[in-house]
Amino acid sequence: MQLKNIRMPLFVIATFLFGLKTYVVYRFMFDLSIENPMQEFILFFNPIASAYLIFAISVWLKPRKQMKYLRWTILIGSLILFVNLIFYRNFTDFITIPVLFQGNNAADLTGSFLTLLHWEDIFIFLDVALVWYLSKQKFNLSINLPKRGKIAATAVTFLLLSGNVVLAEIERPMLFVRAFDREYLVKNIGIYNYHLYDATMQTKTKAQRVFADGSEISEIESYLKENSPDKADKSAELYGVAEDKNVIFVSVESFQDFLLDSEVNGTETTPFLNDLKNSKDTITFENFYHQTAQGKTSDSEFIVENSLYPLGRGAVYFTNAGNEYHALPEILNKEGYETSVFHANNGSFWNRDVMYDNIGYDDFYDEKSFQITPENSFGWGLEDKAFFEQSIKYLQSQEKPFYSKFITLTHHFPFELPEEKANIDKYDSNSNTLNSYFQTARYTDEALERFFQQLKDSGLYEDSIIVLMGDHYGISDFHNKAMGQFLGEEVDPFLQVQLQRVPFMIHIPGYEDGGVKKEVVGQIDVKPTLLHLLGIKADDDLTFGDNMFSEQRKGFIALRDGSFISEDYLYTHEVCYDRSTGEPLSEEASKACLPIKERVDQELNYSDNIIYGDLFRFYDFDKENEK
Ligand code: GP9
Ligand code: MN
Repeated sequence: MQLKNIRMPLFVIATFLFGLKTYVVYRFMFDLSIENPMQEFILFFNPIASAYLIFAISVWLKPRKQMKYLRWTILIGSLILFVNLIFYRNFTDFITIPVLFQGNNAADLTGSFLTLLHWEDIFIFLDVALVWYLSKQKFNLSINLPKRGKIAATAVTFLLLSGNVVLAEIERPMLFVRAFDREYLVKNIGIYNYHLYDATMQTKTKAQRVFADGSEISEIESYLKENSPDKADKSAELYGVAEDKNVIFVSVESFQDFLLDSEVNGTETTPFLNDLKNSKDTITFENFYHQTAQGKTSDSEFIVENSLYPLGRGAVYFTNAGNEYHALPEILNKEGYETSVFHANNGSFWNRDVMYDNIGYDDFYDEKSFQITPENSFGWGLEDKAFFEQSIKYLQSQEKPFYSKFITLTHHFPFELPEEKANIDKYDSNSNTLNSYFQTARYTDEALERFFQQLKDSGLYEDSIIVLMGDHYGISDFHNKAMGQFLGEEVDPFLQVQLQRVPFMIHIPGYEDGGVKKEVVGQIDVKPTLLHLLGIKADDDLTFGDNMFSEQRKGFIALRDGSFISEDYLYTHEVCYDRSTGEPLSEEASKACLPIKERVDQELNYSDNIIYGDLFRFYDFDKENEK
């Protein structure tokens, strides 16, 4: 057949090629879970509907313009798909508008970019090449319809779209209202319509601050007073144990709990942290969950400083850095602490310089404070060992008592380490990421060991408490196959949530009464817990977290996607599991999850409203003191 015999209009060809291509990419290049034939059908249907929506508009254009329009829209559409795929390989998530504007972070990610590129990505551009070729030929593939024909072609768009929305609503009731999970959205309405939805959300949340008034904050205040009553509690264990001591808080990059006590080829991954966990001076919470979302490290910082939830879209550090907060450094400043952050990266990464200033840190030692040479840096920058070593002099210059936060960097995706610096073998699986993960974890473990020694040598150790926390996962569910191989069991949704546990240790020199605690706790609890240990009563504080040592905690940890963990249950992807067995519960028994789920959604919603509405500007945190 000769190409010039083709008489099918180019917009129809483009619709099929682009629609089918998008389906194949969803199905085989992303890792979307397909649970039933209906989902499979929707996944196939929505790209065709979206493609038709984009390309059918061309019937209203003059023939030459039609060709130009089709060429460019298919290219742009394919680029959107491609960029999302790259982003997905790193974060198992889809791009949102706020994430796009975190420009300098994207630039810093270029180091990881090549690792995320696969040769089969060329497939995404094959239809683009063909449509460009066809659109430039002499034979004419444009279509010239009478007005009624144009209207009919457009009507089909609405038919397809409403068909898609109806199917999506049947499959996922209230999909648009409860859009915590972007994967559901993409599966049901497709990536292009998802971006339209995201743009609408962006406009809505921007408007929320303008229309906010003080009325909502009192509702939230009563909810919190009733549901989260246990702040610093004099009668609870360890109240004021760290009074007047320095606090050294270490946020350990990408450190997941499964690393502790793990081995590769018979070698311990984290010998130092294992010993630290067993030390009598350390209290370890082994069921401590990270609660971060798209803002990664910055989300974990935000949760710890404010005991608020991060946002579902974007990083609060970017989207709402100018809000009023009542953050930990501000509270500690008032109590006479000097507060500082140490992190050897560009100070504006995650907009930290702006946010830190707003929430009251006195000093920020960013990369400019460190001697960074080719010998002491690789991957993301200054290696952790040099980072700690060079920090000691600044730490000694702090006025006591001080609160200092350290953020490590070496153990960051893609977990690269020069071979001569590795003291443990790589793991052997189909995931390079997981294989390397153990080497950088071991490196950071050694860096922490040295740091403890340096603190002792400099005389700072005795008068300080040292808190270690993993900031978020390092191994996304994209690597579940390799993870399953390592753990010796398949990673199902239950285990996937369990893997969100990160180390949390409070080391109190001379305490002698430490041990491993089993309570379900999370990053949201860190602020009230630290205040408790320091013996600071912040009565009017509005926090969603609880003091980990109190008897009357609210008893669940909510993750940002609406999953939760309570003492008895674990809930994720609309399934309620028995937490002790990991088995899904019967329909009847699952009802026990419902009241908790309601509170989880309520809290996430309240927290969002506080942030989007900048509601703390209407609240007086010093009420109690003024009485
Ligand atoms: C960057 C470091 C890593 O400064 O905190 O950020 P992450 O990618 O983990 O959010
Ligand atoms: Mn991080």
